Amino acid sequence: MDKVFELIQREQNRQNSTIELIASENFVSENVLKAAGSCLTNKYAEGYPGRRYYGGCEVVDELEEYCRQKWQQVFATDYHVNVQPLSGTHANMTAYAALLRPGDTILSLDLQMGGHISHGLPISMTGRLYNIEHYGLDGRGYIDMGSVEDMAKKTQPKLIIAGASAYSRIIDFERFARIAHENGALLMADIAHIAGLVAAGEHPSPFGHADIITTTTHKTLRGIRSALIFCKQEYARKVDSALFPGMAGGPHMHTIAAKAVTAEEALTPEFRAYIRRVVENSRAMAAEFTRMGYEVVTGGTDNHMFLLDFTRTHPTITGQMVQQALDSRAITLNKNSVPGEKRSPMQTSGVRIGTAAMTTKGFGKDDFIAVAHRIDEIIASLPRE
Ligand code: DSN
Repeated sequence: MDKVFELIQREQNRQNSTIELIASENFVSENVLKAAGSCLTNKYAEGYPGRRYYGGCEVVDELEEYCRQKWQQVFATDYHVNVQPLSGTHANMTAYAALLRPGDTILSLDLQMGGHISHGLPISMTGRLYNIEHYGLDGRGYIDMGSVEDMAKKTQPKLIIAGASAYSRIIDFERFARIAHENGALLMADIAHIAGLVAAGEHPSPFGHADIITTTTHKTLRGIRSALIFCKQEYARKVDSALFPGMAGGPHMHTIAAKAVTAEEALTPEFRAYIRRVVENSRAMAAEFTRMGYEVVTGGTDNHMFLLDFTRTHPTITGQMVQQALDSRAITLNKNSVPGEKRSPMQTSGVRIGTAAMTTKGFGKDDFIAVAHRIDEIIASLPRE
């Protein structure tokens, strides 16, 4: 036991002493931690409120129902919500299982262009179970809606996914939905990265457009590491049964408690102000990199993240070199493929930078601009091939 708690302390020290720029990370509140570390981990509750396979579920029934209602409030929606998914990939696989049959076609953004593993990477189960087609980016790095339309016509997918892990611009959910529905497909919005922005009104909402919406709760939503699935009411039964018993046994009630706390926090004016600062900080930092001569993919950002592309400005430098050099100077980010990437995913020609975590720690625009300069100094000190 000592060993485990020593490691936890070391990780806490690491988190306290580094500048965290990984776009998918954040720091949760004490209340989120308290709920996640509560006695609810002891409880089995297979099924749904009022329809469980175990006794003693009266408290967790009330909790799960409360959690569901709070998330509907966060997104001001009457969509059905399932709060039992364990992670983003679990939520996505459940969504596919609810709406598709193996072999059906999914149209999504390629991982190398900013998509996600669970959007059909060939080595993921999602790529093995379904026929995956991709739309692309235009020359500036924006999602090419013309290519979405052409590929939808050409491949007649059952499902189109609008969503990304490394994309810094507004996603036009309304147009995605029009293209999907005109071509007989359903639209899934995966808002894992931008959910906090959607909740705070800083990004157009997919509610009312997408048929099914998945999100994680730990990125810009700043909550427990977990996920949610929303869907139009007509798909509620399919989604619920795809999750349990289709893809899971007992829900993690301690995590559901922490998700309810996350929702309560996301409903506060403080959270909306926080998200506004996240976006302002991201814009300011991206602009500073541009000013220093770096290439920011798409030339800027509308959300909490942006990509630096070294291909033209620093051709001998890889994302891996930058990640490692920064790591040893207590700045944490991740290497990332860039549009038109020529290097392997282990090397890459770019890095992804996010502002959600350090904004939680109180960083403002000037702090992020200072960090941009520090990163530039470190990159300048890297050996050239
Ligand atoms: N969601 C991914 C990320 O953006 O870091 C991890 O799967």
